[in-house]
Amino acid sequence: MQRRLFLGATMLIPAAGLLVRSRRALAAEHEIQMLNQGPQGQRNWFEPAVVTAQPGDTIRFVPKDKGHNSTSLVVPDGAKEWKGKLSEEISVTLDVPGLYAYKCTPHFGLGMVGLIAVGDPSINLEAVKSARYPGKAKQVIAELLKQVGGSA
Ligand SMILES: [Cu+2]
Repeated sequence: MQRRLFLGATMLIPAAGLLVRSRRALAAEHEIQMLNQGPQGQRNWFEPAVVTAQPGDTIRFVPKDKGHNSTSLVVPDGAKEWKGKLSEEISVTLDVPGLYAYKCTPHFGLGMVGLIAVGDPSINLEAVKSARYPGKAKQVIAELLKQVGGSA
């Protein structure tokens, strides 16, 4: 009886380890560049401005041009906020499904905003839509929302 239990446990441990490893192997990293000019000539831009990711994926914000940052604006309930310094490269791992809106602090009113859809973006789509977007950010976020299937 004791021996059978022991055998059962030793078989379970490697199986659990395999599960953890395969989950980690599937997690992807997405790079978002912080730019003075976007590919369509946009001034002050995150590229790509819309990223589709899976829970557990990591987003790396890369300051290709100086003077920009990435700060979360709206995150799903229970998700961590982030706040990068100017010209700082930061990485965030997004474990909670939903839609993440973020901005560049000095260029928010000039339209430097971005969206990351993690799993199902509809979870908190309304919260992202109803946030306050100054100046040009209002028009940019409306365009980005269309790309994640939520017209503004
Ligand atoms: Cu900026």
